[in-house]
Amino acid sequence: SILKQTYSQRAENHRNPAAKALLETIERKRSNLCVSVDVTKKADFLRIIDIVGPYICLVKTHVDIIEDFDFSVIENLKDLSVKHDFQIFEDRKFADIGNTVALQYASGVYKIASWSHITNAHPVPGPSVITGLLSVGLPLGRGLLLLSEMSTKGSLATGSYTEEAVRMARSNRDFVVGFIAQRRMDNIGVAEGASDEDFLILTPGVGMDVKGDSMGQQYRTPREVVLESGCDVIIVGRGIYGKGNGANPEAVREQAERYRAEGWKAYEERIGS
Ligand code: 5FU
Repeated sequence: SILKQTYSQRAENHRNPAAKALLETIERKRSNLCVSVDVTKKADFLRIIDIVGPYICLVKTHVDIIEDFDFSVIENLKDLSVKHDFQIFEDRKFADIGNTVALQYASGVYKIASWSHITNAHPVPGPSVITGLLSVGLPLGRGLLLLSEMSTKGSLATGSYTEEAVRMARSNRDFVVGFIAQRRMDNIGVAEGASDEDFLILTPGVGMDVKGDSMGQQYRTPREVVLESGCDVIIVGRGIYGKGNGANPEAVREQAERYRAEGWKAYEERIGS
């Protein structure tokens, strides 16, 4: 079962270059931690990434919240990704018709496809959202995650919506490499244990000190996410950079290493090493 395989064994299962590179990075750095850097000033954004860089496999961005954005942010981010050996995931959550998402992915101010190894989309438009994005991303070796579940209280992404998302992914395995979800998706719609599919499961809503925020976010621990629910990558935002936009570098570094260690321990326990 996928649950017992190592990240490097699983790198062999993936032909998509972005999925393969992510799995190899996880193994090399012994980190299944993705940090979500949701701050609004480019200096804070780059400073936090430089601090957490050694402890992560992936940086998750929302570039459209950076107030003083210019393309130097991207150049600096790419330099940091080489310096610290991590991949980049723009959490864009595309959700429009194929033609529009292709334009949003390739063009505009951000030109996401030119620098983000992985991005994601809501399945709500149906398979055409994948067709649109893959027309841009596949030739560049990019990968896509579908949001089949969300971490928020009252999420509508459940039941048959989640199942349809898995079907959409199965029909596009060269580009859709996995899901944003709260548990494994490989067994949905297949007999227990019958699936040898390998989808990457990246999971937000991870925190060790609080249960949620005042706007519907819900947190689970790395152990619940990786060991009990079988997810592959933990996504942590405020749990690491805290409130003051990461003003205290030593505190940020400490939290990054704490989440890295917890995520890795849960993985080792899962594979039984
Ligand atoms: F798809 C999702 C989801 O279901 N929950 C999320 O929290 C995405 N997210 C993102 O993960 C959200 O947009 C934030 O960027 C991040 C979580 O940040 P936090 O500070 O750890 O709550």
